[in-house]
Amino acid sequence: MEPGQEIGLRIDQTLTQDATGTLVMQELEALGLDRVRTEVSVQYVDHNLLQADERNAEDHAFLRSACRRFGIWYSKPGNGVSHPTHMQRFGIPGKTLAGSDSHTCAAGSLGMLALGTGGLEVALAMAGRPLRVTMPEIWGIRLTGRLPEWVSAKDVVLELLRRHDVKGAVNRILEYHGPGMEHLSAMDRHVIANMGAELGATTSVFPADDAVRAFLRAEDREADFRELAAEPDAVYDLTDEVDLATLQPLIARPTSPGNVVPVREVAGEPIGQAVIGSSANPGLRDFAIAAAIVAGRQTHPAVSFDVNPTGREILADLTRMGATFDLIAAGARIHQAGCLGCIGMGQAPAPGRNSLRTFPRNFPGRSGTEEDAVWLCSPETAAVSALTGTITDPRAWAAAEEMPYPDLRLPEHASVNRAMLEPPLPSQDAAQVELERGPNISGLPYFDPLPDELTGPVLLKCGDNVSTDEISPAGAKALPYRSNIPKLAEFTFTRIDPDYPRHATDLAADGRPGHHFVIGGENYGQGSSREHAAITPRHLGLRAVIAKSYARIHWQNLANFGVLPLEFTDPGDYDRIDTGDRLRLAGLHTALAPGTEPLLLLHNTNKDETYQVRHRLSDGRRRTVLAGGTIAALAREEQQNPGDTGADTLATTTEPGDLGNSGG
Ligand code: MIC
Repeated sequence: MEPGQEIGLRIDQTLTQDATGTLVMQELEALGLDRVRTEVSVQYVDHNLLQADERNAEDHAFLRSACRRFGIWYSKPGNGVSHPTHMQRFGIPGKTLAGSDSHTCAAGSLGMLALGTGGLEVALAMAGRPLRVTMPEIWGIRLTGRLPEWVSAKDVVLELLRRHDVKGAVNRILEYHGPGMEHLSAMDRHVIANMGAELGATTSVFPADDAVRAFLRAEDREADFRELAAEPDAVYDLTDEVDLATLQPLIARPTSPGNVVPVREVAGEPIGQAVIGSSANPGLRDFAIAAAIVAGRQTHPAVSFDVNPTGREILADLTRMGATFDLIAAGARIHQAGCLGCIGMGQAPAPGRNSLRTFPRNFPGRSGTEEDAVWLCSPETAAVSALTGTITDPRAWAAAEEMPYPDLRLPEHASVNRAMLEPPLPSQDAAQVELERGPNISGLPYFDPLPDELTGPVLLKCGDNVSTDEISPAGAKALPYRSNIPKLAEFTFTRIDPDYPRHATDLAADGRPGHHFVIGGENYGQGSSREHAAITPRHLGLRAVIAKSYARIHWQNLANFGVLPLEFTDPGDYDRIDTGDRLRLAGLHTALAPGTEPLLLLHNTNKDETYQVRHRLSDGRRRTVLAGGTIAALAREEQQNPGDTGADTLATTTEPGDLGNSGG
C-alpha cells in the first residue's frame, strides 16, 4: 500500500442517492447483476424532492423498483438526507462504505472508512468487486483544547479550509486524533468529516470512542458499537494541529469553500437569506441552536430564513423539544426533510443578494441562481445574521444582547422510526420484480472504443478549480433530467459557455458526435461525484481533457466513461492553447498499451506546436479507456473469459446510437 499506487478495497456497505442513483441502477442492470453482494446497500431519495412535473416522481418509482429487484434498502422521499440517515440507521465502526455522493466521507465520524465516488464504482462494489482508489497519504490532524462559546464544528473545518484551501488534501486521508476530540459529539465530527470533501480529501476518519457509543445508544444501536482508535504512537505521513480554544466564527465567501475569512472581517454586509440544514450541518444540535437563538425574536424583514431539516427523525425531535415552534414563530420557512436548496432544488436566492448557508458548497450558480452570492458558515452565524439582516459575528451580537450561549438540553434518546425504510425483498421474490421505467429514464448511451487518433477543436478552456456544478449543473431545471442523458447534455458547461452544447452538436456528422477537447486548470472537476459530468460531455463528443491537475472522483469518472484525462507535463503549455485551436493525439492505441511510458504528444495544428502530456492510468484503467469505458471493457472481458468479471451475466454490446438500457 504505497501512496500513489492504485489499490482495491473490499466494500461492506454502499449508499446511493436519487440524483446519482438512477444511473447506478441502470449500471447494475447493464452489469447483469442479480442481487447486490454487499452486507448493506441503501438507496436514499433526498435530492430531487420537488415534484414540479412528473419526472422526479417517475425516478422515485424507478428507484424503488430497482431496490426491490436488486436487494437494496429503500429510504423513501422525506425520510432524510443520506449521510446523517445512514449514520443513524446503518453506519458501523470499522466497516467500509462507498457512496455515489462526494459527502459519503461524513461517515468517517463513526470510525468507518467511507468514500464518495462515481456511481459506476459504487455499482461495481455492489456487484462485489473491489473499489479502486489511489492509495492516499495519511494526514494526522491533532485536535487540542475545547471550542469557545459561539464557535462550533463548522468553524473547525472552515479553519482547515482557510489553511489548506480546496485542494489541500487531495490524495490524503485526514485522520483526527488528540484530546480535543473529547468535547466533539459524533454529529459534530460528521460536520468536520463531511467537508473533508471540500478539502479534496479521499476521506476523513475519526476514532470510534465513547462519543460514537453514546450516539449509537441514542439511536437504539449500541450493539453495533466497536471501539477503534489509532495506536498512541501512530506515525503519519503529514501532521497538523488545531487548538480548538483559539478558533473564532469563520465564513467562506462566494464562490469557493476555500475563501475563508473571520466573520468579523465581513460583518455588516446586508443579507437576503439564511439557510440552516444539509448534510454539512445535519445534527439535531445544529437546528436546536438556531432555534434557541431566534426563540422569542423576529428574523429581519429583508431576510428569508429557510430551514431544511436533514431528516424526519431530527424534525420529530425538534418538535418534541418545542424548537420547531420557536423557529416558526421567529419567521422560519420550514421545508421538507432533504437536500433541496443545497443543490439548487428550491430556495434559489435573488441575484447578487448575500445568502448565508450552513451548506458545504458555494460554487458559482450551484444555488440555482446564475449571479449568486452564497456564503458558508455555522448555524450560530447564520441564525444571528437572520435576526440582524447583516453578516454578524455571533459573539458580538451576544455581547450586545447580553445573550448567554444557549445551554441545549438534547433528548438522550432519538425519535427512532424506521417506517420510511423499506427492507430488501427475499431473493425469490426479488427475481420476479420488473423495473418501472418511465419515459424520462433514457438508458445508458453507447460508449464506442477510443479511436487510434483523436482530432478536433478545443471547445472550452477553463481556469482552476472548475467544479462539476459548472460542468453538469444541478438546480431545479437540470436535475429532473439526471436519468435522461441526451436531455441533460443540453446543460453541459452552460455555466461557463452557454453555447458549448450547440458548438459540440454542430461537430456531429452521420448521427455521431464529433470529437473535441477541453482544457482545464488545477483541480479540474472538484466537488460532486456526479458521473453525469463525465457522461454528458462524452455524449457530446468529448474524448480527452488536458488539465494541470484533477480532483480525485472526477478523474475516475472520466476514465470510467472513456474520456482520456491527460495532464500537461509543463504547466506553461496551458497558456499556449486557445479555445478554437485544433488538436491532434495520434497513435493512442500504442501509447496507452499496458506497461508503456505514460507520456503522449499533443499537436496543436493551428500553431504547429507539440506539447508533452501525461496520464496516470493504471494498466487496468488504460484497458477501460481504450474500450470506451468500464462497462464496455467488462463486456469485452466477459466475452473473452465468461464468468470472470464477477457480474452474474453481462449485457451484450448495443449498437452505436442505441440509447437502449443495456449499456455497451
Ligand atoms: C453535492 O453536494 O454536490 C451533491 C449534490 O451531494 C453531489 C451529488 C450530485 O451531484 O448529485 C455529490 O456531492 O456527489
